[in-house]
Amino acid sequence: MSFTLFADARLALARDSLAGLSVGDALGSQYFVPGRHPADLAAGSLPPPPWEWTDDTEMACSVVAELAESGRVDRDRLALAFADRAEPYRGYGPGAVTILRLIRTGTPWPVAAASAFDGQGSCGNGAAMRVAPLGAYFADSPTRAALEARASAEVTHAHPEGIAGAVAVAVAAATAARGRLDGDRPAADRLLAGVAGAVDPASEVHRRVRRAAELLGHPLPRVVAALGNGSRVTAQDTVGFTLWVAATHLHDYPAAIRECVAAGGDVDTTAAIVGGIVAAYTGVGTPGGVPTDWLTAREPLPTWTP
Ligand code: F2R
Ligand code: MG
Repeated sequence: MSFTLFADARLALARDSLAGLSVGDALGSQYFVPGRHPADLAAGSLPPPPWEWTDDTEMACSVVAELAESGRVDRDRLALAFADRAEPYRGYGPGAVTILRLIRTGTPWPVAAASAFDGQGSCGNGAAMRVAPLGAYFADSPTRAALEARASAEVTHAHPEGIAGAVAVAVAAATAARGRLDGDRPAADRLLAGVAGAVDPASEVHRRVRRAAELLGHPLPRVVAALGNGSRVTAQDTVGFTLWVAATHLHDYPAAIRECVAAGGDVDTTAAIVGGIVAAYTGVGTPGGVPTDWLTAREPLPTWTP
């Protein structure tokens, strides 16, 4: 069924996704603090607030600000926004630190992004970690979500796997948000098939999304062994796993985040990606949605966030 999605409704979907992303990021990063144990979260015990967010959230806020401003991704403006707003203590990846410094000091983003990792470009999970709200914004068009996700990725991630990771997450979030609007949860296998259909078929990200579909219903350790858990900090090692978690727990935000924490690896980023997709479906403060006490425990978002 086709329908018109007005700008304020798009932004509301993107904001809910951003809430899920930022809470996942902030709670996930708590498990890098000495003395914090995933088993405590599994048993229902939350770490004491405030939960500080990291680079995942800072960059996602810039993506949402760009959409609120112009309804699309202008790559030149987004690159400058990422560079100008990056706070050095937020845990940026080493490639991102260099690229953003180059952009800040006047290097055009295509040159900066292409120079990373000896000219290969970055295949880090950083383009995927910030893009779920963009997918939610384009709930009416997975094709447009994929196109704009590519644009949002290219300013820092020139490697095809980095771009494929962003496209995959955006299409998953668009599908989740569309399911919310339709009042109809997308089936896990169909969600993953739709994502696989949108992603470069030559990529490792594509192979792992397809593998994620084969692993639906399997136990977490088996899934992590096959798909990774982000411990290599690359899109290849992160995105297939996060889509398996999101597809499995699309109706239950707390369960999805607990699964990311239990899996270990790059927990702030796996929980940010999963949180952004799942909250696009569940919303905030709803049954199965982002719990309001979790949202309150998260450090407030930057004041410039729309
Ligand atoms: N920096 C981190 N995590 C480390 C700290 C974890 C924890 N908080 C702790 O205290 O222990 N997280 C942030 O980095 C990830 C996003 O990365 P992004 O923006 O993609 O950056 P980068 O540096 O470009 O890529 C990340 C790593 O991927 C590998 N890589 C990338 N391109 C590569 C290539 N062409 N060849 C080989 N390897 C490549 C490198 O290892 C990069 O360092 C998020 O987790 C964010 O939260
Ligand atoms: Mg992070």
